[in-house]
Amino acid sequence: MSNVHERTTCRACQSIELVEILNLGDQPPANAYVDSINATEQKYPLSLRLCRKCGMVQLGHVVDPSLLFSNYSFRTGSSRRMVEHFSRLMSSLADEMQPTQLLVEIGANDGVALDTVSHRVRVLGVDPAGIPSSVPMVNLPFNCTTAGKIQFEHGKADAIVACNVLGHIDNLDEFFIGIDLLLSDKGVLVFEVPYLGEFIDRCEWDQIYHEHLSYFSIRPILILLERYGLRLDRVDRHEVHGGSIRCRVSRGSGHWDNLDRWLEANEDWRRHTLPSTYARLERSVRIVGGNIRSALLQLQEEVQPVIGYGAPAKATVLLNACNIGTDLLDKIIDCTPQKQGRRVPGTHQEIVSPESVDLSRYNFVMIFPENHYEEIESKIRASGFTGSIITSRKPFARSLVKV
Ligand code: DWN
Repeated sequence: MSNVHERTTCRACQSIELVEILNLGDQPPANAYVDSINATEQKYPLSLRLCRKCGMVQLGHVVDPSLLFSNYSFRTGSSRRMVEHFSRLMSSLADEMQPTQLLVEIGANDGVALDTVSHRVRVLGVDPAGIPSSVPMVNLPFNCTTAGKIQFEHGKADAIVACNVLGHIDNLDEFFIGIDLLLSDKGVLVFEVPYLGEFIDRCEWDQIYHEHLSYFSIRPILILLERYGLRLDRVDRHEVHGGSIRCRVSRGSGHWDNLDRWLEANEDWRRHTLPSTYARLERSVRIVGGNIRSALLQLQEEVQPVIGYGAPAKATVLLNACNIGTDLLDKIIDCTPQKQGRRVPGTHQEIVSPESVDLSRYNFVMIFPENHYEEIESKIRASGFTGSIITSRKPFARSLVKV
């Protein structure tokens, strides 16, 4: 199989009415960290497209998932706040379940969230990344075959969780057929995805990378659920990963009685389906890129050393799209052991552990994952750092002088 292929039909409604709304050029996979500053890497197109029929926003090219998710560096456990967020979800589901019932998490990553309820219900994680975990894991991609294997070995699932997973799956039909196979008759599926409404409002173009094939709003979700006899029982918005929606689903037809009111208050479908809506994204790439370059150049001229903090997938996209190389920023701190000692794909900033850096040598710290700003800022201040903390989105947020 070639490493990448172009998709010409909508992943939700199968329409061919796809129009390009943003092109970030050819980039390396966002989590494909390298070991040498001179590494040469495979790059693939990042073309974002809009389905004019249902409003689903999606990538035009699909990179072989075995390339993206083998030797996968991201760990859910890298953020205490995210572990707490997903643990609350698991606990609320366990409250509804009997001890003998089965809770399956698709995309379980390191299993940290499942582990918090493993003493209360039967748990099983599914994730092709093969990350070591303290909970039982099926290290395979979720599809009909995997669903059948799980059902044969463990029985039907009474609750299935899939957080930040649906956006990573090319064949959503295969996913939902697998859900239909595995979910018990009265079972519940809860999935959480970054929300297109926030993506548009906050110009979150750094969330565009090869792992993120789809960018969801409710209407395309309803099309998929209806095709598989599933009912949207409720939608909640959550302030994680740049603004997400959590959907609770069960077998049946129709949807939550208040959904029309929710859509009226939260989802301007006409706006989502207008290509002109997305023109802001292109402007934002230019503005954010210009701001970061200017700020880093000014810091260099003023001989004010700066170091990055947090090397998320988003940072890879941003640094590559804005052409920020090691000449402007050479190091980024990250708490993930699997990323330390390696370099950012494409731009090759060295990733170092927090313990290896004396922050007092720096006047500025630039935080990349704004979604973790508070958690990271508190660690930086706890280290005794008295300089300025800025973010990649607001590089001029503080005066460019040591406080
Ligand atoms: O969809 C996805 C989301 C759920 O996670 C995956 N495709 C990939 C990943 O996206 P990301 O890399 O943008 O996720 P984060 O959670 O924004 O990444 C944060 C990065 O910052 C991690 O590399 C860990 C690091 N970090 C740190 O060094 N110190 C994070 C915190 C909270 C810290 O205190």
